[in-house]
Amino acid sequence: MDIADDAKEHAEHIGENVGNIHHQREHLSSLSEDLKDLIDLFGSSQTLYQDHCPMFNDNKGAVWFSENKEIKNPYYGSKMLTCGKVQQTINSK
Ligand SMILES: [Cu+2]
Repeated sequence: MDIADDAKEHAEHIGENVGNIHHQREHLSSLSEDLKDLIDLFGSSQTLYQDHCPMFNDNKGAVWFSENKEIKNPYYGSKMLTCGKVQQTINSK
C-alpha cells in the first residue's frame, strides 16, 4: 500500500510541523493528492466534496477534501477562506 504509506508520512509531517503552517500546507496538498488516489480506488463511506484552490503552489493549484459543501480554503487562512470551488462531489457507496 504505497499510497497509504505516503499519506501517513505526509500526515506525520503535518503533525510535527505545528508552527510552520507553510510547510504543513505543502504536505496537506500532497496528502490530498494521495487521498484522491485512495478515493478513486476505494470510494468513500460518506459524501465528500473535492475542492480546488487554483492559487496554491505558484498557481499550480491544490485540492482538498471537505465534508461540507461550503468552501473553506485551508491553504491561505482567513485571507482567502472562500477562494476555490467544488470540483467534484463524491457520493458514498
Ligand atoms: Cu515535512
